Amino acid sequence: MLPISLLAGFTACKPSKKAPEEIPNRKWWKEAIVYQIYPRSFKDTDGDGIGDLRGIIEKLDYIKSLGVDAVWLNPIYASPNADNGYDISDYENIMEEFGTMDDFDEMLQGFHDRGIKLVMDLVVNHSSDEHEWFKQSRSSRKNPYRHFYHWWPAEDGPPPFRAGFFDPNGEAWLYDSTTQAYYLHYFGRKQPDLNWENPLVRQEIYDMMTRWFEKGIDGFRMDVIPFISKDTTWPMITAKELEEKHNGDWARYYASGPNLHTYLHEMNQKVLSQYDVMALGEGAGVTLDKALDFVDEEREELHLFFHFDGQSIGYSPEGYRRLDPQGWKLSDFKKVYTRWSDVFADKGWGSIYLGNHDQPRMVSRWGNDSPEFWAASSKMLTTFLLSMRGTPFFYFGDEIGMTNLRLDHMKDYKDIETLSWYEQLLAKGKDPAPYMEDWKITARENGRSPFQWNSSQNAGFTRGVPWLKINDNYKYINAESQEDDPQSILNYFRKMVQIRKTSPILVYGNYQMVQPDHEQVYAYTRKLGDAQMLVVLNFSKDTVNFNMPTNTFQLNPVINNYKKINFTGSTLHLKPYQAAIFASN
Ligand code: ISL
Repeated sequence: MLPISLLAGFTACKPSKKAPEEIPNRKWWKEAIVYQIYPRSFKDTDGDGIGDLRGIIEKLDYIKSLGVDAVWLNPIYASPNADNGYDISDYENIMEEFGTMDDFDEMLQGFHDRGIKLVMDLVVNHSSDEHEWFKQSRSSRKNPYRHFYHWWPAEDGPPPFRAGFFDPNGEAWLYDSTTQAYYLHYFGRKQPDLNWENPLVRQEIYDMMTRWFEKGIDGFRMDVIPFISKDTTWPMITAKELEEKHNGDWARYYASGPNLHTYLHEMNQKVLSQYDVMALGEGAGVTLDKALDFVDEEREELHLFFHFDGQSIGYSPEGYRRLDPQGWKLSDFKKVYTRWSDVFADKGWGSIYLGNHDQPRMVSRWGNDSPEFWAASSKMLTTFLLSMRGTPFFYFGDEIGMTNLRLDHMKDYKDIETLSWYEQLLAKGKDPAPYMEDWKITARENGRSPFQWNSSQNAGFTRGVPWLKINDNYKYINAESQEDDPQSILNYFRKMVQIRKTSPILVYGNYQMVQPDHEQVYAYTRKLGDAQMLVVLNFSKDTVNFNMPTNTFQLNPVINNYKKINFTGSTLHLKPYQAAIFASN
């Protein structure tokens, strides 16, 4: 977070003009840099090939050395791991493979002792089918927990079609013979949707959240939270209506439930408003025009928001994470990130990310992971993430430039999404080969390979058999080899973190894109009071010229991912993937 003293000091470099003394509506979760840890792949200490909490405890000083303010931890609750923890069988116990509640308490204390906040994952659109609630609900139509989930009695005929994202038939209703009824699962068959229309469900969830906050956690990232409210009149949604009203996207329909914002406001009033915590919504299915409905402070719902418009750039409309053969255009990228910055310019607050456990590695997807451009483009993307407006979420491993796994064989894939899509394609009589070619770049496994600590066996991640293949490049891409190299991606990340933490302008400053039509350079200013910073990012492997907008800026950059910066007059000659930030005079 920004030390108060520096608010007046203003920026890491020589302050040019005074910033306003008072910045309104300051919040820790606006100023924090968040590091996302996928615990399954972070560090294994008991040799089962799966990361665990003691592994995180062992690496607390490494995490501290990054300079980040908070950690978002993917689910660590008891789970049969049908969807790697996004199928929770006990919200208040730790997954066996990850350790114990005592380990959790020690880890939480370890974070807090180092001034790092802990944000956990809240997965309450659905539970695991092995949760006690579902076991009860499934057992009898008269069970008190029956209406904790959505059931359709078979005698009422087939239920109206709903898409099941991780279902091998692509369907979200599954017949269960125990009570001759269908249950709803937007995701996997082992992930039945909770019935938020039932006030008893909501109260159980609010009580659970409260108990976690009383334990001292600092927030929740709320998994597919826009999906929680269902239209229980169960209308038939025709393909035409889905196309016309929801752009043919079931996620958009799922995010339009009738009571969604009633529930989010209730959650805020009953729980979130009682604590100084982060409430981050994963905005699956939410369009730009709906964003402020979630995070406008006056609505008292959530605080900030993940959008998906950036992640879908360059994908084919067919879905299945197929790539558009035309590739992606920087102009589209700039439009999307500008729109999602501008929407929160005056109200609410945004976030920014390029990688996470559902996405490919950012340097492979948005940079260039060839040996020639890997380091420069990693640093350029880091500069983007840490200089944009909105809370930055930085995915573990991106600080050392980890790259896509590029799996060649279906037997190496482990993820329910990839595996269910493979089944769906076969069921449709489609040849999966072209999809698998794209999945080498786009599948979720790409971002889930174990962290590469060093060049020893299994990259120092485990002494056992890793749960997922380790990238063969761990011999030369690993934290240890970068630790003492001042030019490394790791140390560039640390430097950029310090610049953001000491520059309120990069947190609160207004964002304005410059030269929007430039197809290789993404440039923008950040303004706070009289002071400005200019961020210039070459997203291409070409050397390109960029005309500095005016002589407002000091030509000696605040940070630069190359050793030198090359000007002719006010024309900047940007090297491939060069990134630089300039402060105003
Ligand atoms: O990223 C996605 C959209 O293209 C999907 O892979 C993802 O399923 C969707 O964003 C929702 O993600 C969240 O909920 C899922 C879980 O598998 C993801 O890991 C989680 O981030 C179901 O809980």
